Amino acid sequence: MARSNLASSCCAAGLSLALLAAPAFGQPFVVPLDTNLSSMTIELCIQGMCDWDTSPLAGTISIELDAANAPTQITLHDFNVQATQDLSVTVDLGFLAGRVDATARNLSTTYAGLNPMGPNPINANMFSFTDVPTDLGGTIDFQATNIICFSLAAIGICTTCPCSETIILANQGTQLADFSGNITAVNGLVTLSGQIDTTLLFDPGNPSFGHIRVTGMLVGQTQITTEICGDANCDGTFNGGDIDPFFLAVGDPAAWQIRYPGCNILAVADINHDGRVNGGDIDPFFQALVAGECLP
Ligand SMILES: [Ca+2]
Ligand SMILES: [Ca+2]
Repeated sequence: MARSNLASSCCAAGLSLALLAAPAFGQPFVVPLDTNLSSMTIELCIQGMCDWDTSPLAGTISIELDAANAPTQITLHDFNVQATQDLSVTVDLGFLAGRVDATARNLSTTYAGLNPMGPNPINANMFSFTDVPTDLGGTIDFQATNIICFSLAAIGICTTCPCSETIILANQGTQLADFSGNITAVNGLVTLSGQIDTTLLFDPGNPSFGHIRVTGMLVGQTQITTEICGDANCDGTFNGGDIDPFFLAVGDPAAWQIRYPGCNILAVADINHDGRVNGGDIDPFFQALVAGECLP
């Protein structure tokens, strides 16, 4: 679990990458999250006693895969998710020790890296990123009483007792989160289920005193196109294996289409982008093969 310090708020605000809405294989693409299946959970623990609340979650995540079928690598580009409801938690340690009541509003988690992370391996459909720079957003209003309040005052979180404070999560600075889960891609149909986990410690010198943990469960699916210019056998990669299929596309488009059903001949074999697949594409094809990609 990545841990950060709640008491010391620093100013290391990162820039979130703009979402790249390019639904094509070989580029970052956006997975819209299913609000019915995705959730945001806040957990408050004080001296070993915990309470949690959960809300539906909305947002997107932007990733990149190395293949449209059975990918082996994932790159994380961006995420931006929000709880759709307020979340309330209470930890009651009894009359003398006191209690904490907290309500989180507009709780959000966004990627704060300046660059993409990865590529990281996908093994048996599972992936994992650690120390993901993450900005939390929203506020936590909380009240604390009795001994808990004095303990929080001692570390600078409460100013009076009983206390009523608002934690502005954006002021906590960039946190390091863990992000892991499952991903599959079958013919460009990408299904992702992952968890982003951020923990703020009340007192880093005494982690067992308590924490606030924000967990986003991200579930979404999207269809990306698998057609790459030059990828004449439509396997998601443009390489020497495409030479024979390319000549089949030029010489016998009907036979090519039967061999590669569902693949758009213009998308993969019209190398000079003139709207036709013919001999005029042959030289550009080999130039593109050397270059590794088609010219615009
Ligand atoms: Ca290919
Ligand atoms: Ca052409």
